Amino acid sequence: MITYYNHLHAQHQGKVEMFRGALVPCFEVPARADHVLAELQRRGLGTVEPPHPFDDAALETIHSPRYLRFLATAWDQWMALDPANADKDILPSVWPTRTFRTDVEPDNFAAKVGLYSYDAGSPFTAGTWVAARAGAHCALSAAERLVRGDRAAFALSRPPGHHAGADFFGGYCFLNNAALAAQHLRNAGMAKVAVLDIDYHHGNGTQAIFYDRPDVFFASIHGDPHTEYPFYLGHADETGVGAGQGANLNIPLPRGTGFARWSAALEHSLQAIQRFGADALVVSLGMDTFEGDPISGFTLQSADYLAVGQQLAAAGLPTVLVFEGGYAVAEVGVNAVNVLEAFFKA
Ligand code: OKP
Ligand code: ZN
Repeated sequence: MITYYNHLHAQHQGKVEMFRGALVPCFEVPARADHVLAELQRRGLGTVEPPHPFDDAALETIHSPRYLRFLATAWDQWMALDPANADKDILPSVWPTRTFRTDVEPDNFAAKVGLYSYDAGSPFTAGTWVAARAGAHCALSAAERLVRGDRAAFALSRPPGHHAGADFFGGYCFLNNAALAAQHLRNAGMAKVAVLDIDYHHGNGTQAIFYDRPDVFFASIHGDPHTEYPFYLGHADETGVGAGQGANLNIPLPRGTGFARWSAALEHSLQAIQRFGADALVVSLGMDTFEGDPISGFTLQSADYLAVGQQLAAAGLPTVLVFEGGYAVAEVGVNAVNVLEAFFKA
């Protein structure tokens, strides 16, 4: 197995996120990816390479041109406001909710940040664009390996991607790596692709991107949005729209859910993907289902991730694995690599 490692990931290093009226240290830290890389190397699992280059047109297969222009220039716009901004993160504070217009891009920078985001938990820093773009290239590179006939490839990148929509960031995510991988497989001639999101949080960005599409099936197992982030999407009655009707499957589960019930949901999702007739699978591999995760509510144990890898492998599909969440930093390497190692020994 090849791992495409985002060698620029540490350039995205947020300082603070808004939480209960205070700015608290970010959970989504560079050490997360470092631990996964170290554990991969410790177990000698496959090879590790930096991503291949892609031009920005590759990102336009999923993201809108005006959003990409914003991401590429946001830091310069921020610095133009005040040189003292250099050591501050960009955090949105105003959003166009219902009844406001989103078709007119405002000139005011704070208003632009709000137009292209949906929460105050996702700091944009000096290196965010560079890091997120290289992360997207990891996902595209991994997808290209499948096109060339590999059984599987791993995109080890941060920031994560599954909350990012066609034209918004949020939930620590800026570019939707899993969606880019899925679209790359479609463009290379695979007729049907499935995205399976096993991060604790619903992949609202990925769902929204493919919601009206019959060619990309989206399945997600996640904390019930009645109580869990991202709150406003991820319910079981969201089954797709128009031509995409029936190609979206959400399995929300209550806080406290353990491996027995969770893995039954995984089996159910994989069966739905088989019935859909997917030619390839993209897994949004979030490790925040772990009992020790500081911001999540399921109770999976480290050893359970070996079984997860076996279950994923048993689907028998060419598979891109894309690293998403997982904030128990000390354990995230062992947990993620348990999935990968079991996948490859299956
Ligand atoms: C990103 B991914 C924590 C509040 C939650 C957003 C969580 C984003 C999770 N204080 N903030 O799905 O792992
Ligand atoms: Zn998550």
